Amino acid sequence: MSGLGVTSRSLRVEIERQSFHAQHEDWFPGMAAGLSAPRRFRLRRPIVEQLGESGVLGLLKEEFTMKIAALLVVAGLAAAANAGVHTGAGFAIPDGDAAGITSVIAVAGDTDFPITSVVVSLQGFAHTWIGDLSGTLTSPNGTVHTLFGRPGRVANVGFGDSSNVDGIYTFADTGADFWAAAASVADAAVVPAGTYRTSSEGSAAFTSLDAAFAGQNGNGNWTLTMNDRAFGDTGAITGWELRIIPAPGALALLGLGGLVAGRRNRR
Ligand SMILES: [Ca+2]
Repeated sequence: MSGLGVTSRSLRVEIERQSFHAQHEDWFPGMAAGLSAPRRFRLRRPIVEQLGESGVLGLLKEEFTMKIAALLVVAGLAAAANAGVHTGAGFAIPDGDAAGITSVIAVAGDTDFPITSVVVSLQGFAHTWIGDLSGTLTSPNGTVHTLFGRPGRVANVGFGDSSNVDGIYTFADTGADFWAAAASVADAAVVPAGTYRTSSEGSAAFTSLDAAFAGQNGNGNWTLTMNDRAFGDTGAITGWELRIIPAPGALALLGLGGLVAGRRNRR
């Protein structure tokens, strides 16, 4: 419990930097991804009054991810631990059906800010021919971004990559090449679960998940759509997770600009 303390004016947590975003370097000077250190956040009263403690914690958790979640659970704040991470239902993917299937996450409350980054995780994602499948994310304002589009089907010709998927596959701008990962394993072997960049149908070229939704407001219905456009091989997901990360301007309202002063490194 020593790592977390919350009052109306400050919040002290031990944070672990999950990934390196150059635009956030001033928040974590000299702190590489994977390192952890205690930090004190000065909360500005209007934000606390508007969002409540759980909302503030949710906002911070969206930026600092798993280490914060662990601390919140340790502190017995299980409800707050779930704030800001949005989960959607799974589904079986209809075989050979271009219309596909959708799952909607209704986001409200603690994400009323401009977006700077979006991360999507497909949980329990299993299928025996990844080249059959496309997946898209649609934001509340109607922007559609392809997460992956029939990997291995170059220029939209052929059956695509014959690899399987089985596990948690996360799509983010900091990930690896999904098409290359699929190509690197044998026919019917499993593409390693992990974090991958997004790409459109017909090409392995990376696209930007963050750029697609940057500046939009997170509130509203987010839709995951998946379709399987070749008969024979089938699959499903057991659920999905949407992580929306606010623009630096939103976190600046929490006083993060001054968080470095007065910190103590107890390690
Ligand atoms: Ca199929």
